[in-house]
Amino acid sequence: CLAAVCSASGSSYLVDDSGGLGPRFDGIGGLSGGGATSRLLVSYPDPERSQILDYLFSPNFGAALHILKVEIGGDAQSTEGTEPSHMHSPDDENYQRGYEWWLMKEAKKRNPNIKLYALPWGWPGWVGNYTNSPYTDIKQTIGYVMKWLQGARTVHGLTMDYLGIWNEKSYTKDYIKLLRKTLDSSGFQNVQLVASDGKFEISYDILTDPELAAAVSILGFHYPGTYVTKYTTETRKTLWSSEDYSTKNDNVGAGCWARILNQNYVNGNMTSTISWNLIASYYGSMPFGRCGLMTAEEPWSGNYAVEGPIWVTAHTTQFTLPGWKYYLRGSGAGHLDLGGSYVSLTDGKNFTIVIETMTHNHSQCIRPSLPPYTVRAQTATFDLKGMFNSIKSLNVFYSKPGYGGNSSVYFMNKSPVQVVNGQFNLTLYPDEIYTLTTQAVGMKGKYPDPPQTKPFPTKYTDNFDEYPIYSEASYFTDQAGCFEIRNSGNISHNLVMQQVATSFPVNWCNDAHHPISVIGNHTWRDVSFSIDVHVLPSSGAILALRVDAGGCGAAGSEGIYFWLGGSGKYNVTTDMEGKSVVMNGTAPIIGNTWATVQLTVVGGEAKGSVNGVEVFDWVNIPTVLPHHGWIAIGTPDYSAAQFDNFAIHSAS
Ligand code: 147
Repeated sequence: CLAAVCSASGSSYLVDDSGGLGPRFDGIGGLSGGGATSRLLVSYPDPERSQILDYLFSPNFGAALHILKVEIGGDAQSTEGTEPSHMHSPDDENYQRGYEWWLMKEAKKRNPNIKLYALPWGWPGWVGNYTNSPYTDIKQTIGYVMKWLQGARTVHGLTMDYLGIWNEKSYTKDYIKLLRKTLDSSGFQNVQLVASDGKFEISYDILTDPELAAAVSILGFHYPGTYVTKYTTETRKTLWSSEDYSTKNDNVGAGCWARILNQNYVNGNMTSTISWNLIASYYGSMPFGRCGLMTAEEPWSGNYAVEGPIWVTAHTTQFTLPGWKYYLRGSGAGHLDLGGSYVSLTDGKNFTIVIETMTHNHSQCIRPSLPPYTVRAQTATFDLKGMFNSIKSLNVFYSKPGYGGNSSVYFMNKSPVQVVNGQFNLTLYPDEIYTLTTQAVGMKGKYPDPPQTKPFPTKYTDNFDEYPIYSEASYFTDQAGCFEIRNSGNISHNLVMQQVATSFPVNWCNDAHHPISVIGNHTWRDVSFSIDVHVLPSSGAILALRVDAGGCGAAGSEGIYFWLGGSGKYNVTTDMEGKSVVMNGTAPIIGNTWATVQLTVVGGEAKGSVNGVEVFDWVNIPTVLPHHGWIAIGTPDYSAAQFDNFAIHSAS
């Protein structure tokens, strides 16, 4: 249609609560974990770290998130790395590990009403009796989860509002039912179960098993593409998109997020959407780089970036709260005739409507694929009936992400819209987001620009003596196993970094078979570094360079791997799994004593040494091998290898 005709003949949309309101709005959330997505955040300096947390959690400032979902660490690879378990072994229990406790407390400090939701990805091997399933002994697994909930409560004063089953993996009905019973009999009646953080199969089981239906409070689906199945609707359960987004946080990512925040309700009746991930705080060369609401991947520089999805979130979160109600679809929520959607919400006193007109190409998410549709300029008349019929004006916030070189407008406070006889008109163009609200709040929070971006330092040392025990050393991102700061009991080594996972996990994706932690700059080609190691005679240490892949791809990464046994043997391999051996032989015996090991790779030559004595010199690295990658350290089995005095001597 011609623009003149369209604007002259816009459509009218009824916003009416007289026939009752729709479901409870449960809030917008962000997910830390699944996994290690906040790994670098905890190492940020202040004030930047605190500023970032404000952009995420402070009400009326930035994303003002309603829900924080976290991983229950399982010593297993869960996308960007491993997160530590509270029970590395059956007799171990510790609630000072990792950064999720810290993050939850920082979120609660800023917003005491933020809802918490916890979910496991992988599990320590013992939980599944060294099988690949956590359901071989469901009492044992439930005991493990209960310990985590109790630790959260007693050690950190944190109460979970929601608990999941096993991220994107199988569930068993018996596990869910017994978990519900155990929660109820142990003082956790208020923890609501979300099942099952995956596809739609759970709906059929809910329909056919009343006891299961009673045990589960919320059906949580991942990447539903804004729609649910017929069976799912028939359950009449609360429906969530309990993991969604996973899209690069540029303006298309912002468009994706705007579209699904509205349309998960409009199309799928889903009342909460949670972003994987909360914040992209992992090396940008890991899988899914920058797939968070904002980015903080340079703790060494303090640089971070508040991106469009933060302000898209604010369009809903700053003007609503969990517990508000959506208007029913058809009388306050729906599609716009020429493309786009609107949702209306109220708490009975306040009223908010969020409108988006994101176009197909500017709102594609990582998955699922988005069927084509068009959006055109249109005039929309909103017709308020019922409770808010007599309001006189609505405050307005506006965004228009820029594409193809156009500049972006995010979360701009525009002049109020006058409402006459319950009606107001808006001329809507493609790729816009509007919030209209009776609330007199809304703020585009702003701190001074963060420090300039800087690459990882090319000379760097860490003696691990300045950390709290059980924490993780800055910038090391564990990709298999788990490395913690521990006391060596040796006066000349003091605190060290120790591998503490006790076995291969009940895994979530493809874990490498050797504990390994990466650090540095993925673009580095020529590097020399050393580290002191203390290993068992039966075990050893791994030093590697040009490690090209992390996350669920870490197990398949290539590079130059120096495997130094404790009993006087070494290997050089070109793969993480140690299968492609290019050199091997004898080396100084280092078991049960501290030794300094060095690896240097320059151009086509790699050299390794122990205590200054050369062990190998490989002069013809094939050009098919990765030309650059991270530094890695590790150990060939799940033993308690110790590391100290890490030093990058040169890197480029
Ligand atoms: C999800 C995971 O739950 C997250 O931990 C993270 O890995 C995220 C990255 O996009 O992906 O897992 C999915 C894996 C595959 C699909 C969907 C989600 N899939 O193929 O539809």
